[in-house]
Order: sequence, then C-alpha cells, then structure tokens
Amino acid sequence: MSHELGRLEDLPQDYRDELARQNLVPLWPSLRAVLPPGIPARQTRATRWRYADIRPLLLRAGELTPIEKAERRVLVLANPGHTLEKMQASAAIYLGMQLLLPGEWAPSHRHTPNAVRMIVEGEGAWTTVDGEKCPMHRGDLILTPTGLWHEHGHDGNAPVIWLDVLDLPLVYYTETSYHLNGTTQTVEPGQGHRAYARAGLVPTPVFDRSGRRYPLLRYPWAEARAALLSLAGDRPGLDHVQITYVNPETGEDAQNILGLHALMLRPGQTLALPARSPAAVYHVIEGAARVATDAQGFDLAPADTCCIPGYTATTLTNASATGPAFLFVADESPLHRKLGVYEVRADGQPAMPAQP
Ligand code: GTQ
Repeated sequence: MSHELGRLEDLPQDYRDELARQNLVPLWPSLRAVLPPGIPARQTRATRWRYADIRPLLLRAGELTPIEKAERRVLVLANPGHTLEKMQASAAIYLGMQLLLPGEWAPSHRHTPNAVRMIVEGEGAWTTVDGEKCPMHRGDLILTPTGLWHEHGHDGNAPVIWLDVLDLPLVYYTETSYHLNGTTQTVEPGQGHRAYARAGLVPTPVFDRSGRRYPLLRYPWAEARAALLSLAGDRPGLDHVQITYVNPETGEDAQNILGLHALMLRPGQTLALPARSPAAVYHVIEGAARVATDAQGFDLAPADTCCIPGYTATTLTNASATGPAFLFVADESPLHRKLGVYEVRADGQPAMPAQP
C-alpha cells in the first residue's frame, strides 16, 4: 500500500530545530527521494562530447599551460547532470582527454583510482606502467590499475591525445582517493607482459605468473580489431559483436570497478541493447555510429564520446552501408556485480536481483 508520507513542513519548527541541533534527521520526508519507486534517481544525463570541439581547446591548453604546470594536461568530460565541478561522467566514471606534446614528460605517480587510456591520435608517445614501457597507437587500450606507477612520455613529432577513463568519482566518494609521486621508473624490458598478447598463450617458467594481479597492461587495437572481425565472420547471425578486455590469467574483468569492451557494428546494423543498471560510455574508434535512447540520439564521428545513464535502453546504429563501425565501451558493470545490484531489464520492467 502506498500513501502520502509526512512532509518536513508538517513538523513544528521547534521540533525541527531541536533535531538539527542534535544532528538528527527525520527519514519519512526523504524516504521516497532516497528509495524512489521502481527506478533509481540518476543525475547522470545522456551527454555527448565531440572530438572536433575538444581538440582545438586541448591544443590551446598546450600553448597556455606548460606540462610542468599541469602534471597531466587534461580537459575533463564533465556531465552537466552532476554539475561540472564534480568532474564526473557518471556516478563512477571519470573521462578526460589528455594532451602530450613532443618531448614532454608527465612524471611518474601512482594513485588509488584505476585508470585506462584509449589512444585517440598521434604516434611516438608511451606510458611506462609498473616498469613496462607501453607504446601508444590509435585504439590501443593501456591499463594503469590501482597502485601501479605510471608516467607518460613522447618521442614523436606531433601532438598525442588519448582518452582517460578512471573510476575516480567512486574512489573519491568513498574517501579513498590519493596519490604518491615518484621518480622516473626503471624500465624493465622483456618482463613478459607482451607474451600474453595472443589468446590462449601464456608464458611459462622464466616468468612469475602467480604474483601478478595485472599480467597484461596493454591491449593493442590491432589484436582487438582482428578479434571482432573474426567473431563477426564466424557468427554471421550474431548481433552483439563485442569483446571484453579481461585478465588473461583469470578471465575476469581487466580492472576491478569498470568494464572495458570493444564493439563492432556491421554495415547498416542497428543493435538494440536492453536497459541495464550500469551507466555506459561509448567512444568511436573507427567509422561512425548513432547512439540513441528513447529520449534522444547522438551521431558520433571518430573519437567522439558519449555517456548514457544506467537503466536506459540504448540503440546503436551504423549508417554506413559499406564499412563496419568500431566502438570502445566502458561501463560500471564490474562494480554493479560486486555490489549485487547489476540488472538487465529485458522487458523494461524492474528485475531487482535477490538471493535465490
Ligand atoms: O595520466 O595519470 O585524466 O592521474 C586524471 C588523473 C590522468 C594520469 C587523468 C591522472 C591521470
């Protein structure tokens, strides 16, 4: 049975004042706000950021602010639904576009939030993570998981730009976000990470596999792209041509909090994704795609990025009759699964998980 709950204004002022003095709050006036009926309140708004808009502003940041004054020269893709100051794309996801100019160096540090880089433009840059120097090429995914040292450098001759995806909002909210500065890392070639680059092949003796929480730090786009094309070719009837970036030792999500995927849309394809609890970010690696909800749609060009709130059915369309479209997808699904709140609303109805 549902009936109107009492309002704050219904209570005498002297009673409200005394509650406040004692750091007490009556629940009933706010009960529906914190436990809304059927679907959560979401501050995350469907938002799109065009690369054509970001790029000139980022290059201007390169003129305005030397790397020494920035440490990380990043423009944050902030969701207005959360207010820009919060610097969050969704409840758990932070997005930024980072610029490194030739010869620049972003010094070594490590922090509690997990980060990944999706390389957008330019050649010659590298990120050294945990002593491994990872080259950066367009579409590559590079992990910098919680606690691992990382620094960025650039030996090329044109600007390099990449997309940063972090779980910073969640880590900040839980009051666990901090960093430590370091010195230049000692690069240890041949550590063996690259030996994981092909599925089903893992390095044997020389390499300590057991003690390594993050055995693979770089996922080259050439490999991911080939995997998607193979999957699409092998399964002509498969609609959802998607791969997940996983830990090659455990098969679990590559990082703890955010899910990382690459998705291929066949020429002319429309893919209807059901409403799911996690918010999701779509970023075009190759081709073009339309990302639409019931309420609105975004036409994404290469390197454009959008964010869709959770519990929102989403349709992805590749309008090209000739070429596939490739998207990078980041979502909050590992977090939701760990919290036990992950759900898919196949018929649009609440599917609240419960213990069997
Ligand atoms: O490159 O280490 O976008 O520490 C935000 C925080 C990038 C980085 C960001 C960071 C970094």
